[in-house]
Amino acid sequence: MEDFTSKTLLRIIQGDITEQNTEAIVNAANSELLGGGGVDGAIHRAGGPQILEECKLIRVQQGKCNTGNAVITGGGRLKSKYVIHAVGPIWFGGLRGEDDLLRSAYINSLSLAKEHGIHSISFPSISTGAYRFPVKRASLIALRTVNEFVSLYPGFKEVRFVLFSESDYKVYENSWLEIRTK
Ligand code: AR6
Repeated sequence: MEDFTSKTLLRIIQGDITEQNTEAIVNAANSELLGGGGVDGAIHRAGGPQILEECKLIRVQQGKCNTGNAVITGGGRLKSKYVIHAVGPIWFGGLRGEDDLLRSAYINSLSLAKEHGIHSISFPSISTGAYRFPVKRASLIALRTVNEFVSLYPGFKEVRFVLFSESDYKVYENSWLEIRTK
């Protein structure tokens, strides 16, 4: 699905984030920044050891990455020049600030991209895998946050959401239709 939100092309697709050609892709990382399963594992496998080396350097320089925050490395062997490692919240039922933390993960990723002059970026569905955040609720937060960010900052040519499963793709597509008709 393709649409415009302000001047930014919004694309919602089903696919593998490691194969995207946007200038940056976002990783659903954890605070340790040293790899893991899911998107994290796939990005480190496809991008090669350089990404982990840069993550280790960040650990030495600034320590762990708090939940809701993000850091940036190069893309190693990926098509993307950059990987933005965002740490989403673990879902504990919704009363521990999970919504705000997820929103922060998206805002901080977009802010880092803006600081680095990045014009195109792909997001996975942060926190909805191993971290068990409900996907419908996460999709509304993700899409609303991007929508608001690009309405204030016109520098992104494209923001892409890359959903692994068809069911997640449909959830995101429906959420966007709900948001844009409001
Ligand atoms: N491309 C796009 N989406 C993918 C891919 C891929 N290659 N692989 C999985 N997904 P998760 P989280 C989807 O668990 O919930 C890791 O171990 C997946 O189907 O990757 O934020 C980290 O190290 C799901 O919809 O991220 C952390 O410890 C979504 O990406 C922890 O998991 C997110 O699932 C983070 O958990």
